Amino acid sequence: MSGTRVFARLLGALLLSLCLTSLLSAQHATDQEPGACVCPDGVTLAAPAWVRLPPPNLSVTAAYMTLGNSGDEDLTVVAAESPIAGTVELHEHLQDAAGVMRMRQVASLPLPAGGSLAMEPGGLHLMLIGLHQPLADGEIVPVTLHLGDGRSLEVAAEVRRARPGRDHEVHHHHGHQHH
Ligand SMILES: [Cu+2]
Repeated sequence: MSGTRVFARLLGALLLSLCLTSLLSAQHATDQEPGACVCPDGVTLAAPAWVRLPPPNLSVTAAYMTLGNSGDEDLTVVAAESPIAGTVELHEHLQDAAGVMRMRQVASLPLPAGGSLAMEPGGLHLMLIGLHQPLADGEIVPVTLHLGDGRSLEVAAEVRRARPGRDHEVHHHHGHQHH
């Protein structure tokens, strides 16, 4: 083996170990307990994030959480993503003229200074569309939210059924063939 090739191999091994080190040292919300958040300054997870366990064969579900903003600046959530879904949309619920609750995609969700942003059944939520594989009750999935100011946060969301008595099942009409 020539000196150049040995050097190339050593360099490759060095780069690989650097990559692995940075991967291992990166903070991931899913390394922590459910409800954990890798949140930027001033942003808190005021109520744990959770993902509704979808019925079998349905590849769409919703994620909920409440964020707090202890800073002086109004913030917005402008996008979200999760490795478990092809697309994550920001949704709101609206009552149409016939009194039927419908979901609609919105461009951003407000997180006012000193206030909070509640994402909960029947209200604002994240829509996880195109689930890559079935979810299991109790599974922890990472969800990343991007803020309008360029910062982002990663939360550990627990997959669970709607809480009996607290989260009434919301049967909504939806463009992604709910029910
Ligand atoms: Cu929705």
